[in-house]
Amino acid sequence: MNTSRPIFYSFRRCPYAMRARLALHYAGCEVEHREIVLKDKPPEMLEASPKGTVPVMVFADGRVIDESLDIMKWAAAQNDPKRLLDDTDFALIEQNDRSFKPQLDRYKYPSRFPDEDCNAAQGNCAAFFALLDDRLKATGTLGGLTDYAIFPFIRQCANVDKNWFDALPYDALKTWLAAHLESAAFQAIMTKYPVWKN
Ligand SMILES: N[C@@H](CCC(=O)N[C@@H](CS)C(=O)NCC(=O)O)C(=O)O
Repeated sequence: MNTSRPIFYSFRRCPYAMRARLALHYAGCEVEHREIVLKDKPPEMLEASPKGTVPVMVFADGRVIDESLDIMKWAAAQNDPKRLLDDTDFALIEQNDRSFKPQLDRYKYPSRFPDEDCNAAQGNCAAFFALLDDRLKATGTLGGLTDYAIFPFIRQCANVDKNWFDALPYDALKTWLAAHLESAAFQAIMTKYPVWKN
């Protein structure tokens, strides 16, 4: 084992872990990948980051980065051949994380919100799609690392009900989503790993 590589705790289907893996892949950063299951988090990960979310990076000197956006920024700071960091729209990413993601959760898992009426969630998700579609019409990209940061969440939302998504009038968004799904980068970061055990 090469101990100079940072340890990277990840869960394959987690959109936050996906955005971090996309950035690490883009930057060509080598990590020691440790696949986890959310229901049985390894004590080594919880010791490094007690909040218990993936992704988590642990460096040989003990430093820890346990926010997906910070891992993306770290990766780009190592190597950013297309200068993506400069063009990243952090306000849009914040809108994704703070506004869209809660609506996605309510749309996908309404039973997790028994005290709420989740009927508006699907429409609220579509409103974010409309905004992205508008942005994508001009250039086909959201700019910089923004595509990597947001695409995994749009993928998840589109997959809840493909018929609904396919019937929406957002062609630029659909083209963008399809391109990312078919990209070599996405294939690479969706490699399956056995669950890590010490
Ligand atoms: N703000 C965190 C959010 C990460 C997050 O919520 N990840 C989910 C998986 S998609 C998680 O680990 N949840 C903990 C759990 O389900 O136990 C980040 O950007 O890294």
